Amino acid sequence: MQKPPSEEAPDQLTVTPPKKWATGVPAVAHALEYSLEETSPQRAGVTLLTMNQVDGIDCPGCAWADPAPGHRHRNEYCENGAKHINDEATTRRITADFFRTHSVTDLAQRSDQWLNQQGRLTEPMVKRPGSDHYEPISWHDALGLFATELRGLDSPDEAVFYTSGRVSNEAAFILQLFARAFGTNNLPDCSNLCHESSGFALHETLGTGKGTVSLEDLHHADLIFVVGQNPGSNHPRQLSALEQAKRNGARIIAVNPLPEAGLLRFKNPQKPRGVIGRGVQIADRFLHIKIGGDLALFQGLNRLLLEAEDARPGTVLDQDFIRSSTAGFEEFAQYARSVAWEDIVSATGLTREKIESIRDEVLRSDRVIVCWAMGVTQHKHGVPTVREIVNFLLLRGNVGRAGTGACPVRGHSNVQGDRTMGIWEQMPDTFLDALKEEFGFDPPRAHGLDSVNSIRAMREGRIKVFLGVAGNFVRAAPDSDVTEEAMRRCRLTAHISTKLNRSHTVCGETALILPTLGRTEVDIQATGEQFVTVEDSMSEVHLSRGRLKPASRLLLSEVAILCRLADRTLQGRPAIPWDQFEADYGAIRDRISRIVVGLHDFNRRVVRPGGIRLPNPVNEGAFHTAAGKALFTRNDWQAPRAPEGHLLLQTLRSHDQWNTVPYTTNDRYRGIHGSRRVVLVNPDDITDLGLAERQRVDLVSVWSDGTERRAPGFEVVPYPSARGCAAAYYPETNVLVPLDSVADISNQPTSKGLVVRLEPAGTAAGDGARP
Ligand SMILES: Nc1nc2c(c(=O)[nH]1)N[C@H]1C(S)=C(S)[C@@H](COP(=O)(O)OP(=O)(O)OC[C@H]3O[C@@H](n4cnc5c(=O)[nH]c(N)nc54)[C@H](O)[C@@H]3O)O[C@H]1N2
Ligand SMILES: Nc1nc2c(c(=O)[nH]1)N[C@H]1C(S)=C(S)[C@@H](COP(=O)(O)OP(=O)(O)OC[C@H]3O[C@@H](n4cnc5c(=O)[nH]c(N)nc54)[C@H](O)[C@@H]3O)O[C@H]1N2
Ligand code: SF4
Ligand SMILES: [Mo]
Repeated sequence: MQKPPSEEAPDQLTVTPPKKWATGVPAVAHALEYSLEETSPQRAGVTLLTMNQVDGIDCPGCAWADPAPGHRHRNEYCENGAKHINDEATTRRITADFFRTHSVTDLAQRSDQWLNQQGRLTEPMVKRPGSDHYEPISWHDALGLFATELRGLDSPDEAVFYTSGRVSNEAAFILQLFARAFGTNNLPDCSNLCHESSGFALHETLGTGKGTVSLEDLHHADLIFVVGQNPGSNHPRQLSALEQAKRNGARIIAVNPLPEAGLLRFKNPQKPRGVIGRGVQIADRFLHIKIGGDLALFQGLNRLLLEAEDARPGTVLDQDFIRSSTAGFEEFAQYARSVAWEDIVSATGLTREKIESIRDEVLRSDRVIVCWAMGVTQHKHGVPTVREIVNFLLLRGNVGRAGTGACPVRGHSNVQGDRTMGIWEQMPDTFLDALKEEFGFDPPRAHGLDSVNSIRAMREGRIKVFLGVAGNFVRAAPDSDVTEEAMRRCRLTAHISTKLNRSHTVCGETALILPTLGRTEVDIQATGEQFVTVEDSMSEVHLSRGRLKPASRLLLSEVAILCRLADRTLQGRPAIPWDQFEADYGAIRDRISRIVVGLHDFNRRVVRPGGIRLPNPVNEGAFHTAAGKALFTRNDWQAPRAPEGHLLLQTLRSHDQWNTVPYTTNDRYRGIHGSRRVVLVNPDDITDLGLAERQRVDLVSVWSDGTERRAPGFEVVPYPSARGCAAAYYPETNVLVPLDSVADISNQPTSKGLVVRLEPAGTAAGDGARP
């Protein structure tokens, strides 16, 4: 067993020039090095060679899709997938002794990285009222205590059940079934913090919350936009798909305030030419856009396309498609024509000529795809930005045809599947009706609480019980101090987790740690070995089968924990066979197959190589919108603006972290080593603000209600970020995001585009870096 570090290493920043290419030999070497630090060569071998293979372990990293069976490489994973899987397969263990040594107060002082490095959780623990230590508790007592708290609530709506997209379809289905049978729709999830803006915009305009693109489509597009995403670190195998598209003749336009390494050049580690050569240039065009400028960019492009059609009628727009399949064109067009160029130029930081040259690329392309992620959704105007992207696609009929479409690139490996399974506080009546029909109880109809509203309700004392499944809510959520205070007001906080994180240290009066099997581990239940299923970003549903010996004999699977909790809480009302579900996940899938459209005959079809592709109505020419047609929308906007002396800040991921969990303090592609408390700023802004390279500053965000929030002790690093735009890592900067700073319509926190000031450190009272 590897020993975890007992003390934290002090930060020691070194900076090297940002890399101009991503993923090659150093990437693979780095993955192995990290894997072997965490686990044994045998375990690393098992995880890596079965990862993303038919009947193997689905990568617990991002939601990127696997190539079709027969087209998979023997090593069908990326550097970061290898890190994520071996972070779970680690041989380090946390035992009861650990919690005897470390009080909750002590653990709350530790960094996210240190907590994660302590290893896998191995037995259920409880922190009782008034105590500062977790102590062991049996499963029977832990679940009994939990059920008693739930049964004692005045209303089921005093509980919330948070999940991340790490959980399987089966566990997600059981969780939402339990919550609804208990009587609440309070099912906040990480999607509320992630692609919620995409979901709302796509639902409204295309009648589906999901992307419309398959890997095949990407391979055969003529033009692909990659907007507001950093695939080199966050969806590395997307680069293989983009490389393939380029070999088939596609051109790629990257839109980003940062020249991310993976967007520039890619060396494919799975191909000899990738390892040795210079790699493939990914982006043919790079638009160095200002933070929050994407709506203006697409509106500008749309205006140019409308004008091109005026000049050469019948040659630019897909008039037949617009006439037969869309609504709202006139109002959209009228508005788009009226947008002033000076506003577009000032919001994007791009010249009109540059945007015109992109229009020409579009005019040369018959099949266009737009991919996007957090750089688009995590803004106040995230929903209208996605709607404007849809306008752009609709104008030339770039949806529903091969090689075209909308591609929101999802984060967590099963975040899309969880939604399909009913994890959403606003599931439509059709789904709730099907639940009623299948299980014979009346699910609550009133919408539940999403993530931001859960925090508001906890802060007001309206929530007494919080359950977190497979996430780290207090670090993922905005306004860290407010969120932590809100959590501490709960009577019971409980987490079903594989590894220790800060959410376990921010306790309600009573707190439970319910340790669980990870996806890498063999899952044996009463009827034998089980597998689970997941859905990727391209709506492919496939199975995942664990291979490793569980980290401890005391672990239960997520399904088992949730089924037992449901059974103990509901006591037969309504009558749901939780014990059968725990014994045989196939019995859960049978129920799912009768509720979820497209998953009929689930058990039989999902074991076929490659699994099931869920149908997307858009690709069958159907738009399930209110109008029964695809909808053009009019999107008014105001460019986010930083007043004099301020910058727009985005909070983002380094190359070496999984969401709230940093693996190391390095961000190799960006040339940052040894510290995460850095703020990346354009050198001209550093000069204009009267700051110096490597100066220590506090980041101070200013919010419209006059309040300010401070993240102390960051080093200023000159970086080729767009003018006026800075970047710093999440979750250290979540403290800066006001709880009320949310996207219009989707209520998603604005993790990008915060207005901040950089104050020389030590000028405010009460300074001191916090983990
Ligand atoms: N290794 C690793 N992989 C991951 C994750 C991880 O933490 N680590 N997390 C997973 C999850 S849950 C998610 S949601 C995805 C996230 O994947 P990404 O969306 O790539 O994640 P971020 O690090 O937030 O990066 C946002 C990107 O958008 C750019 N950007 C910021 N603001 C703007 C803007 O206003 N306009 C434009 N055009 N660009 C902008 C940033 O410069 C950056 O390149 O990754 C998934 N994959
Ligand atoms: N400022 C800012 N905030 C953000 C973002 C941002 O870009 N900027 N991004 C947002 C986004 S896109 C997302 S998705 C959220 C992510 O937020 P979350 O999904 O809540 O956070 P994670 O860091 O993925 O959760 C990590 C924990 O999951 C648990 N875990 C891992 N694997 C398993 C498993 O198999 N089973 C169980 N039961 N537990 C497991 C481990 O205990 C681990 O500590 O953060 C959001 N917050
Ligand atoms: S691209 Fe995503 S799903 Fe694929 S191996 Fe890498 S982290 Fe895993
Ligand atoms: Mo995400």
